[in-house]
Amino acid sequence: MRCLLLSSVLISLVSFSQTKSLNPVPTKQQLAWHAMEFYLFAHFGPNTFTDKEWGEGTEPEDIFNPTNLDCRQWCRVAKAAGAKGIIITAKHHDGFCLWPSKYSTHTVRESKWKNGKGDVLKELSQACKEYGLKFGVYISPWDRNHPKYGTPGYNDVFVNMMKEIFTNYGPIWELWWDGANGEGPNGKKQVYDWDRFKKMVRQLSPNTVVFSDVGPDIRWCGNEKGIAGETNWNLLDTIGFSPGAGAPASDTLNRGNVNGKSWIPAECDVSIRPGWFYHKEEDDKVKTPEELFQLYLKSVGRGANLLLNVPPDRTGRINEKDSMALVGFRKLRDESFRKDLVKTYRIENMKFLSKPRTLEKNTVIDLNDYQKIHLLFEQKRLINCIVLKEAIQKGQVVKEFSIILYDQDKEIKSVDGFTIGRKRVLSFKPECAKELILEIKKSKGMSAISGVEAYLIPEDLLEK
Ligand code: FUL
Repeated sequence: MRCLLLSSVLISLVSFSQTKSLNPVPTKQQLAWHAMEFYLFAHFGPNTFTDKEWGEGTEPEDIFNPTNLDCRQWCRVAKAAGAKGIIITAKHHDGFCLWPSKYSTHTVRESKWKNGKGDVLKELSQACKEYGLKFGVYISPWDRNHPKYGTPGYNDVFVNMMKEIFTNYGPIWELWWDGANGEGPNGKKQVYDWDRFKKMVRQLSPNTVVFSDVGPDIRWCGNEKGIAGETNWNLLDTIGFSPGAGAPASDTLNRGNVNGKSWIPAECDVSIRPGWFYHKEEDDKVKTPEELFQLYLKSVGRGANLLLNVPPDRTGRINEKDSMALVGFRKLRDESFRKDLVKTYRIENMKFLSKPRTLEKNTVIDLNDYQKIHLLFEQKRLINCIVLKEAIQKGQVVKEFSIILYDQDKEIKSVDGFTIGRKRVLSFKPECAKELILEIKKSKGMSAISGVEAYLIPEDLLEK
C-alpha cells in the first residue's frame, strides 16, 4: 500500500514537471525583445529615388544619392517618439546594398553618393549607439540583381553578406528576414537554406533575435496593417512550415497556437504612410497621432510589439510630417497612461479576503482559477481603460478572464477577454467604479499576474 502511494506521488510529481515543461517560456533575448515594445522601421534605398515599392534590380547605382543623409536625425525622431530602436532595410528585393558589400557590385560603393565612400549601415549603427537605441537589420533574401540568385552559390553570398553585417556593424539586436521569394535576373527562384542561415546567425551572434514569418525568435503577425489577434498566443508550431509561401495561414500567425511548442511572439509591422518607401505624393497621407494610437492598442495592447515604418526621404532625413505625427503619438501615450488609479489589492480565496496590500510596479500575484484579485481605488473613479499583464517569464497561461467593475458591491459592468500575455489594454465607455475584480476563468495552470492598472483616457482614443 505504502509502495503504491509512493509511486502514485512519484507519478504525479513526474507528470507535474512534464506538464510544466510543456508550456514554453521565452529565452532571455526574447524577454528583452518583449520589453522593447515599440520601435521604428526605415525603408530606404533606390526605391526612395525612383518612387517604386519593389525595384527591378536594374536601377543604376547612381540613382541612390541622398543629399543630406542624417542618421542622427532619425535617432532624434525615434527618441522623441519613445521608440526604442531602428531596423533598416540593408538590402531590399532590388539587391542594392546600403553598405559596401564585397559580395555584390550593386552597392553604395558603385554610386556617386559621397564618391562611393558612403556607408548607411555604418552611419546608422553609430548613431544608434550614440543615442542609446537598438540597431536592427532587415535583409531580403530575394535579390533581383545578384547574378548568382537562383543557384546554390547564392546561399553562400547571402550568408557572407550577413557575416559582414554582424562583423562590421554589430551588435545587431534584431535580424529581419523577409520571406519573399520571386525570380532573379536569370528567371529562377532561389531555394533558400533557412537552416544554414539560422545556424550561422546563432554561431556568430547568439544574442540577435531573428524575425521571419515563423521565427525562430519572432513571428510575423500575419498582416501588414500592424494588428495582432485579440486572442494572441506567444506560442507557435513550426514543424513543417517555413518563411514565405510555406508559412502557416495568416490567421494562425495572427493568433498563435494555444498549445504551440515554441515561444515565438508576434511583431506587428505597418507603415506610417501608405507605402513602405518615401513618396512625396504621400506627404498628406501620414497617419495621425490618433490613428497611431489605435495601432498601439491593437498591437502592443494585445501583447505584441509594434514595428512602425517611417521612411526617410530623398534628402536622407525623416520628413517633418512624420516626425510631428510621431511626437503627437508619444504625447497621447504619455497622457493616457500617466496616472494609474489602482492603489491596493486583496486576494479573495474561497470567499475569504486577504488584507489590502499596495500594488507595486514589480508585484507578481500568483493566482489559481478559484481565486480573485480585488483592486481598490482611493475613491470612486471614472475609468475607461484597464491594462493587464502576465509575468511572461513564467510562460503564457491565461486562457480566459473577466474583470468586473463594482460600486459599493453593485456590479456595474464586466469586461471579458481571452489571452493577456505581456500587456493587454482593454478600453470601454467610461464607468464610475470603486473597485475591480479580476477573475481568471480558464488557464493552463497557476497564473502569474504582474500588473492590473486602470486609467481614464481621452474618449476619442477608445479602441474602435
Ligand atoms: C514585404 C516586402 O515585400 C515589402 O516591400 C516590405 O519590405 C515589407 C515590410 O515586407 O514582404
